[in-house]
Amino acid sequence: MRIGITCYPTYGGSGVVATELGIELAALGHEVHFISYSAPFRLNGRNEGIFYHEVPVSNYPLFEFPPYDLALASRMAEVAEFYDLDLLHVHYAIPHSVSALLARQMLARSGRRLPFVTTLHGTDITLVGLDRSYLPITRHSIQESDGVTSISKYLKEKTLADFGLERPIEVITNFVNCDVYAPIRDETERARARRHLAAPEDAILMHLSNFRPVKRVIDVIRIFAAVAREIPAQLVMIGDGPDRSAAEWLAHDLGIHTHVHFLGKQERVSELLPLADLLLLPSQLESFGLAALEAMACKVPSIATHVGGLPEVVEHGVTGLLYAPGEVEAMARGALELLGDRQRFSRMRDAARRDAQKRFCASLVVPQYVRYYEQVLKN
Ligand code: GMT
Repeated sequence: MRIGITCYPTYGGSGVVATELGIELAALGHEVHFISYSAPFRLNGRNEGIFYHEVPVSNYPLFEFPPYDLALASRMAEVAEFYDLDLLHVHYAIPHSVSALLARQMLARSGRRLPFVTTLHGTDITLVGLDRSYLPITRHSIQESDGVTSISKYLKEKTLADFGLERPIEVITNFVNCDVYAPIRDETERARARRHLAAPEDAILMHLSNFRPVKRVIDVIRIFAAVAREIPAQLVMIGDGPDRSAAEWLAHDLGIHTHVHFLGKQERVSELLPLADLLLLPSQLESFGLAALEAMACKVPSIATHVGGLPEVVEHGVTGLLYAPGEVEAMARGALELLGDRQRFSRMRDAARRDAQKRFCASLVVPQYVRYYEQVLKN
C-alpha cells in the first residue's frame, strides 16, 4: 500500500505513535509518505521506504493567522496525486482530519478516490475538540472519516458520548517496538550505564513527557522529594514544555536540584528508560499513556494515576501502582514500599515487560492497522 501519514511532528505522543507506525509499515514493505510542516522528530536515520513532504505555509500581511490547515489540504491532495496514494492516515483530529476531508473532496472532482483514517489520541477529543470553536468541525470531520480508530476503549467511549456520535470506532491501542524498547539483559552493563546518572546505591526515578499542565510535573518533583528524603535517589526528567521552568524552580526551592536532572528533549529515549527503576507519570489525564508502555517494555513499572486509558495499560499492583491525581504522599509511599521489597519489585518488573510483549508489541498491533486499512479500502 501507499500510505500518507499526517501528524504533529513535534515532541508528543501522537507524533511518536504516527512516526513509529510509519517506520513499522515501511519495514513491512509499504510505502509511507509523511506530510507535515516539519519532519517528525523520531524519523532520523531510519528512512527506507519513507518519504517526507513539507507543507509550506505562506504568511501574507493580510493573514493574522496563517491557514496551515488549507496548505496541508493542498499538499495532501498533491502528494496523493503525484505518488498515487491509496489512503491517508491522520493522527490527532484537529485540524488534520478536516484537511484530509478537503483533500478527499478535491480529488473526487477528478474521479480519484482518497479515503482517510483518523486516529484519535487524546486532547483532540477531551480538551481542544470540546472547545466550542472547534467542536462542530471536529465532530463533522470524525463523522466523515472513512475510518476512525481510537488508542483506548476509554477514548472511544468518551468520543461517542461527548460528540454524540454513533459511527463505528475501532480501538487499536498504541504499541511499542519490543526489540528497541527492551531491558538491558546484562546486569553489569546496566550498572555501568546507570553510573552516568547515579551512584550505585541510588534509585533512579524517571519522568518523560511534554511538560504540559496535564502531566503534573510539579507532582513529579514533590513525589521525588518525598522519596529522596528516605533513600538515596536521582530523578531524570526527559522532555520539555511549558511547566519545565516551574519544575526547575521547585527542585531548587526544595533543595533537591543536584539530584534532579533535566535532560530536555531526547531522541534516544529507548536507551535511557532501561536505566530507570520507576517511571513517574502522575498525570491529570491520559487517554493512553505511551510513556508508561515504553517504560514497561524496558522492565520499568510506573507510579501513575488511574485516569482515562491508563488502567488499560498499567495494571495496579501487577505492572505498576495507580493513584488518584494529586495523591503525592501516597505515590511516594508506594514507590518507597516497592523499592524496599526486592522480591515484589522484581516480580513487577518482569510482569511489566511480559505484559508489554503480550499485548502491545508492534508486531501484534501494526497488522491491526494494516487490516483496518484494507477494510476501509474495501468499503
Ligand atoms: O492529547 C495530548 O495531550 C497530546 C497527545 C500527544 O501528542 O502527546 O497525547 C495523547 O496521545 C498519546 C499517544 O496516543 C497518549 O499516549 C496520551 O495519553 C494522550 N494524552 C492525553 O490524553 C492527555
